[in-house]
Amino acid sequence: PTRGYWQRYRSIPIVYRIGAAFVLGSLFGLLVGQPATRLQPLGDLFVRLLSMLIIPIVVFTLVMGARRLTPSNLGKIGGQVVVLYAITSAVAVAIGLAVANLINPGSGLQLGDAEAQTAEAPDIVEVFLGIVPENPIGAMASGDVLPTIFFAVVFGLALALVEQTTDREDIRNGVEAFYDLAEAGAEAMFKVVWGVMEYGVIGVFALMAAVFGEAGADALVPFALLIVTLALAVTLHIAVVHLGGIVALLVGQSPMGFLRGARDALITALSIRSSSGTLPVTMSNADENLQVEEEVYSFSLPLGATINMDGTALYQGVAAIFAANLVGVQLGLAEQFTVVAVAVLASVGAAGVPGTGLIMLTLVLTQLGLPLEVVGFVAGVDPILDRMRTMTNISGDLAVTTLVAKWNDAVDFTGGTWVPGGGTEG
Ligand code: DAS
Repeated sequence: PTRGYWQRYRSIPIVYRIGAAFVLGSLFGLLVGQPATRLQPLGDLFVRLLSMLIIPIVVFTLVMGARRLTPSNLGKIGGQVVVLYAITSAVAVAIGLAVANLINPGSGLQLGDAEAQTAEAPDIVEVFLGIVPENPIGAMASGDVLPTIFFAVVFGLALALVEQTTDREDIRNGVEAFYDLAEAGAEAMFKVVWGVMEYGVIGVFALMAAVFGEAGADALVPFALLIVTLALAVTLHIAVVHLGGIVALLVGQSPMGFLRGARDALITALSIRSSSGTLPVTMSNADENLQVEEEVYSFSLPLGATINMDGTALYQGVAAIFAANLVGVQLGLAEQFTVVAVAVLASVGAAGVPGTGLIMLTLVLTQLGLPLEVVGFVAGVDPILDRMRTMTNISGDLAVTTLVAKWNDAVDFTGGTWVPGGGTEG
């Protein structure tokens, strides 16, 4: 009988089990309060397990993706990815500004005496130089995704070149063996992803219990309007830009099919609020559910986790209006334009880890001449806001990935729509 229960439990798609853990964990935290924060290590374990998979999956899938890539192909795919990432982020900030202008969160609130945090603006030259690793193993060892992508792509393309140009049979075989090894490695890592997701049910319960045990519901009340504004704006962005514009209009597929395919990644992002940490799940959803070929997603998704942050950029728009309302000033059109520019550029250099959007806000506020204390003021609710941002970031990465895959004939729409194949079935 125990076996029967276990099988029944396992037959529920993982996204629902994690969803239930999310809700129950939150309630548990609210009921129990401070002591619930002791569950934090169980949540951290989930995040660590996912982090463990990032570099191996990125390297394996990139090397195997190179099997079907030529440099000109890669240039084309890369160009499309980067341009779409930039456009969608800029639209996101505009939507954030528009919704916040309508709802006006922050008017009537008093700025507390919170401490300011500051961040240095990322140096654009350093960001670009940082793409090339001084030492590829060092980059992998410290989990730097951009230089790892760079080296793995160069290595993969060089393998392809060797295979085409050599007249030695044994070397050709060696190259094929490399590709096979990478493919087997990637498959193995995706298996581990699903094992980790099984643990995620406990991990997410613990993470949510700890957040709400710490904050409590009362702490959220003054920020209710800010939370609502962000929720509305990200919903609008996902619905109109990702689902309506990209998936339905440009890719010509069903938004529901997309959501079903992407749901594990979306709920993981919501739970752990880190694009990088979610990356193994995002890649597995792209591979197994959305049927994208690895030559596109192996490149676009790790890149997106680092440089494409629709939700984070959108939040800058919302938070700028919030900050302006707090101190009772009006942001003119030119200032709102500044927000768009700063948010899009800053999100390129920022890492997809928890709280990035909060640090980025210091840049935006500095640029607008608004008090940095606002950052300290909203820091308490950032664990809530960050979830919505991160989920939107992941949705954007996956939407753009499917579009570029379609443009490059690298996606398989079996039966006219996506067939969810991953998760518990896998
Ligand atoms: N949590 C972030 C992410 O990983 C970014 C943010 O703080 O908005 O996508």
